[in-house]
Amino acid sequence: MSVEPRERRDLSRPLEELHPNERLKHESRYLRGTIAAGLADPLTGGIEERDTPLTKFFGLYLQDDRDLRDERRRAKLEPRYQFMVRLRLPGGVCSTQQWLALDALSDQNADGTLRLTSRQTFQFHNVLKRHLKRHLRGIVAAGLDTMGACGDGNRNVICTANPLLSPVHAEVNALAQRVSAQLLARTGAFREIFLDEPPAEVRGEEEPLYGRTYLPRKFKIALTVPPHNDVDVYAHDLGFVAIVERGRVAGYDVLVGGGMGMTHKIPATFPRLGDVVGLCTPADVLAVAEHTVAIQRDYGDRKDRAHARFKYTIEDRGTDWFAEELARRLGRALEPARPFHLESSGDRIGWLQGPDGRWHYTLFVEGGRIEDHPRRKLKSGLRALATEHRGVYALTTNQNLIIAGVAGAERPRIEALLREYGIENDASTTALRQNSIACVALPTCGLAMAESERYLPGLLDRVDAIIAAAGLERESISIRMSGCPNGCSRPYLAEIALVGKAVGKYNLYLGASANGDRLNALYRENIGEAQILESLGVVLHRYAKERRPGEAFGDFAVRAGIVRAMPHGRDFQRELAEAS
Ligand code: SRM
Ligand code: SF4
Repeated sequence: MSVEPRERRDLSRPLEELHPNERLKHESRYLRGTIAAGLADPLTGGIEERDTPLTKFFGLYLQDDRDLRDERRRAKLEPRYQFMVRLRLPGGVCSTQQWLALDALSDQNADGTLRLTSRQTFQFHNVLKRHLKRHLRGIVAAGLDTMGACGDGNRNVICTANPLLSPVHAEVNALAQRVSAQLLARTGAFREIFLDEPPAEVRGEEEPLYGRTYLPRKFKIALTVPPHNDVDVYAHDLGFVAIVERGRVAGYDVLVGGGMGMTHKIPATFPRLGDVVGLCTPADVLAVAEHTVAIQRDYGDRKDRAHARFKYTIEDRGTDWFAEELARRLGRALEPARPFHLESSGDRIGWLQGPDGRWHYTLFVEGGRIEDHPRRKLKSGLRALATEHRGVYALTTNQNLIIAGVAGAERPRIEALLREYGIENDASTTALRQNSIACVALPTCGLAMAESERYLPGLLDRVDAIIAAAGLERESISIRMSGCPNGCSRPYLAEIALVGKAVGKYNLYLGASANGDRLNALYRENIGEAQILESLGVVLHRYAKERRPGEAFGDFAVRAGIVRAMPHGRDFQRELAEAS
């Protein structure tokens, strides 16, 4: 495939008129910067500030333990610097050997836990600078990598979980992996800095797709197999919905311009659902992905990072403009989109049998955190299982894990191990809790305004009491918490969402659809736990009494007038700004 040469619109303006990160990338020699010198500096646990946007391209985030900030400041110590390391794992599948390798690395170099993310991959937290190289080498030795997991490029490409479920799932998963490979940065910086490889001779442009300034901002792609919308396909810069006819993928509907992040009370920022712009053939998916990335490379806003996501390019220029630009680069227009039907964005917890007779067990992992608790030895149990299980582990975008491809004869042994380690799904867990997502937030996330992963389980204990009193234990209502409005748990697509405003304070949103095709709307602003429980008590009891047969909670909240249907995130942000 030949992608149109860079139009270099970003460089048609003087660098000093652009966001400082553009100069930084431009002058970084394809992301090398001074990272190597920073890693070698024994006097600090950190690296130079100017290098931190560069290491993100390699899945590495310099963080500090926020629980220790004040104490260390008082003791006149530098922050407790540590790295978060995120893997690229397109389609979310790892072999059991790879799981064992990551499990061991988390003990050797990180905080002893593995974190399953809302984009179907792993994060390690608390990796000290002195352990960083050996940690990354361990990841590479396991046949995995961290390229593009963060930074201004294409991120982990996600797709409907579990390629072993059916031939269609396998095909879509394989495509997700090819899209990811196609859009990888080509710089040799990672291999030189972290693997100590000598610089390779480069002929021509080192980054044929991205050029020296990469993308204006992160770019996210998802593929989904209806009727499941576990990936939240409307939340992505670029989405592909498989159109399955007579058991095979006939094509993909293409969605552009979705995204979640916003800033409280800044109406120019808003969550946005992707727009369906047409249908492409399976053979065209790679080209559509690459050209779309190139369009954003050329037209995305490089002055204002708060306006630099592709959703704003689409919002400002329109989908007709995009369709024409894509057709020009692709050499043909997309075909008219075909209808599709999405049912749910949650995971199917528990055992499921595929058409080939194999079994798949979706294990609910609260907050995506793999660690041992006194009675629930999740990390040890999954380690033991990995030594015996002959299939794979498949990560879901709801932070859960599928023990995938279990032969009928193997199932009793898997069940025995799940019981032995106390990690089988608990029948008493409410469907609401099983349909929850919490972002990481404190203490590692530098942007968190409030708790999320550490707080949601306890809050849900109290919400579960309301759920039980209302008789809603088996209603799979989605609830998501984010520690700030950036929306890493995709909260604006949850039937109930809590978005952090300050320590102990959240905005409560209600009314998204259960299948992820409608945003929610603000219901209560800046409230603490008592008001959260009071508000949820009222609306959940009303739902239990007044709902129509089969009506989902989010739909009820809109029909009953508890919140207004919010067709566009821009509108709810504007309304809020006008109201305040
Ligand atoms: Fe996210 C930034 C964690 C999925 C929107 N996200 C961050 C950082 C790196 C904080 C930072 O920039 O300093 C967080 C690291 C916390 C930590 O300590 O680990 C972080 N994001 C996460 C994860 C781990 C949440 C989780 O608990 O699972 C998810 C990792 C995904 C992955 O594996 O790649 C994660 N982040 C998302 C999603 C959901 C998705 O992609 O499907 C979103 C909303 C979708 C979107 O991008 O629009 C999301 N994260 C953001 C944003 C807001 C972007 C924006 O357009 O405004 C930021 C902040 C930023 O980019 O400036 C952010
Ligand atoms: Fe951090 Fe905010 Fe993302 Fe939560 S939503 S992980 S607090 S950036």
